[in-house]
Amino acid sequence: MAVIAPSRRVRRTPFTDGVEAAGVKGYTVYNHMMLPTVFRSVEEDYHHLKAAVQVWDVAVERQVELRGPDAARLMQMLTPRDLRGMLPGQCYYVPIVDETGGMLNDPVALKLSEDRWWISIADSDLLFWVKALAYGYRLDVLVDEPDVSPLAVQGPLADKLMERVFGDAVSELRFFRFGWFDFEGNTFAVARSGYSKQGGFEIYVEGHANGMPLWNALMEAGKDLDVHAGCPNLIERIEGGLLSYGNDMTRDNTPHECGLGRFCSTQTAIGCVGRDALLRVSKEGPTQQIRAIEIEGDMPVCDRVWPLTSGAKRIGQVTSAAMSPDFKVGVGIGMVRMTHWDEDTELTVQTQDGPRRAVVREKFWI
Ligand code: THG
Repeated sequence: MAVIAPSRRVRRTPFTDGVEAAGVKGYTVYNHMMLPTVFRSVEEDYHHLKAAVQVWDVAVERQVELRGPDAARLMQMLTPRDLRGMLPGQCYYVPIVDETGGMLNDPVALKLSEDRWWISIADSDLLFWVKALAYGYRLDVLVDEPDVSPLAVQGPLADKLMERVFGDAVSELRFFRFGWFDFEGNTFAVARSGYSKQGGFEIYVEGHANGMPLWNALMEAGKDLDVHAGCPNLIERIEGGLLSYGNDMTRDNTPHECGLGRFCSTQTAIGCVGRDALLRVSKEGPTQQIRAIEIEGDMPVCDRVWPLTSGAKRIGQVTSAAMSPDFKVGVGIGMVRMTHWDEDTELTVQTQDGPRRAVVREKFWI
């Protein structure tokens, strides 16, 4: 493939200088910003992520900030997850739905205080929808994208590295909690979260100029831990069943189809704009759902929808797939119709290089 032409519309991040110095080999565009996809090779990055510790430029996880007396009300309008029990210092994975119950995004929400929230978004222009709701409902809330850029530290040695830079207390953070930690005179939110199953943290770096000093400090402090620049790893995130908005699901899908029903409490999510629609569809239950798909044989890059078939019938699609070095099979994420979604159902996946045998699995690999 040719290179992406750089321009103002394809934003650099506060960490791009470090990413380039580390020898990045590929990018995608996510929230109009550069997201690294590979450093050494996707396989090498994968093995290293599972063995050591990586620093990820995930500044593309842009924040939509809600600030003001109506912030909590607006937040609950966006999601069918019941937020009444959420405390400051907590992160929630929240499906965001439109008035039809269609998925608009699947961010992590951070409650900074009753009247201040960050929505750490996946790849869609959620800001416009949130601004329109605030304006249309005449809410007393400011909505914008602050100068905040997440930097992730992921891998089994993440605690060790983070303690060296932020102090021992950082490792006391529980999963999906955040606290405030100092770095060179600035205070950043640090959460135990991240887009991998290897454990780790996300630092919400405020102020573009603070990006490279922190990047450099982490790289310096982790030398003996074999710290490397990394990025969300395609293989590892499929093994872990971490969904990719725009790939594995779109506005055409409900949270229940995406397997995100456990993050919905639609009955009690009073004010959610998609509530009525979701109550209607969830009465019957979804007729298709996300499944782990095991694929046989070699595979091309999954850069398009791969139809899933049973005989001559189309019964779903695979939207993410890769060869797994650890599990020694093709791993995939698919949307499968109810008639064929049971464990061990044998299917065919139509790749651009031809058909491959595929099997529905009960669970993801990690
Ligand atoms: N962290 C932050 N922002 C993000 C992502 C992130 N924005 C974009 C994208 N990732 C949003 N999508 C996801 C998908 C999965 C998870 C988080 C964000 C995730 N899921 C856990 C899981 O499925 O195992 C658990 C969630 C839970 O149990 O509450 O972490 O990664 N800041």
